[in-house]
Amino acid sequence: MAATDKQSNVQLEKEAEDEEYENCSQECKDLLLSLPREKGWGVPYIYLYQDIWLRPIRIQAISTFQKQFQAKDSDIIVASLPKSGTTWLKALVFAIVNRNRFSPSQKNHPLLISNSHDLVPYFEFHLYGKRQNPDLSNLPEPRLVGTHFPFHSILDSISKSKCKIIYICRNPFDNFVSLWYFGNAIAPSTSPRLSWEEALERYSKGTIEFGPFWTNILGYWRESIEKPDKVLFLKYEDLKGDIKFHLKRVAEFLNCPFDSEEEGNGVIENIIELCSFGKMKELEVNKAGKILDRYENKVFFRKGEVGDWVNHFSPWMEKKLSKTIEEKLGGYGLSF
Ligand code: PAP
Repeated sequence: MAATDKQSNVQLEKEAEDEEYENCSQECKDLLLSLPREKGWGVPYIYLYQDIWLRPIRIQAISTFQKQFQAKDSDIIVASLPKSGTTWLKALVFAIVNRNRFSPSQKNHPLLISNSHDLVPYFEFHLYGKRQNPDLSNLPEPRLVGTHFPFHSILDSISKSKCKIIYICRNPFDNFVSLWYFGNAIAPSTSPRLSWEEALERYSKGTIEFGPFWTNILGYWRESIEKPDKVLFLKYEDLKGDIKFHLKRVAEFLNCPFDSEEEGNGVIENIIELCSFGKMKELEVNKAGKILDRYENKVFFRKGEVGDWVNHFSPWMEKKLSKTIEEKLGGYGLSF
């Protein structure tokens, strides 16, 4: 690389870093100085805070969230590691919970005009993603919210309530592929594209946002075993395999099972269709809209398939990730 290119890259990195820090309080900036850090993706650095890797503005978000958020008994939290099927699960949960207000077959259903992330906001982006305190009073009840925060970091805020959590987990191979496409799609144009090799190094080391992936998955997995009424642990692949069966499980878990009349009227099938990958991807809002004026909705819909990883992994990559999965997730009764 020529010296001038190098200089301008350094300058751009510095600007990106300044912008990231500008959105943090002084307390957060002081905290960052004491935390271990690693290279970020689309952001200069991510930091290890409470055993999670986060970029500075998310550390600000988690601190504010932990100080302020207290769950209500009726809250429903959709949790996940990024790129595990959250967009889909949020849509399904919204459609199930609101089916008496909005018939899944009605022409102006909210899911036909809004992206599911706008209907089920994330704690760390929509609600606590800015420095000012969020106004949660206009969230309709039951409040449906999403998060990529691991279980241990939301525990204090939810422990006194009877709120319910639904976690969606995805095979790390496909999760990684989805993350690679997404990470490179949303990274600023000034930031260099991350190679498959470098991305896999970081993924296997755990230094990805909201990771390590095993910490995120295992926290919810353990809780779902200990308290199955509190946490429902779903797998993307299982939903793909038998969506009807799992929709019924979700509705039962949320204490709003489908009755025989609804089953007879095709309500479940209508929800499945409304939230299907093909339907959601082709909606105008998801082709042209943006989330938080920032992320294009279309980047949340790529292939929506199980097993796409075989088209991207070399034998070396497969060996490396298999080893990490075995080391970190083996012995917990979780299989993919
Ligand atoms: P997020 O964490 O940024 O919200 P998330 O929705 O969890 O992303 O993951 C996106 C993945 O779910 C994409 O997978 P892919 O890259 O392998 O294609 C996306 O295509 C997939 N996806 C989005 N909507 C649906 C859907 N309705 N049905 C099935 N898969 C979906």
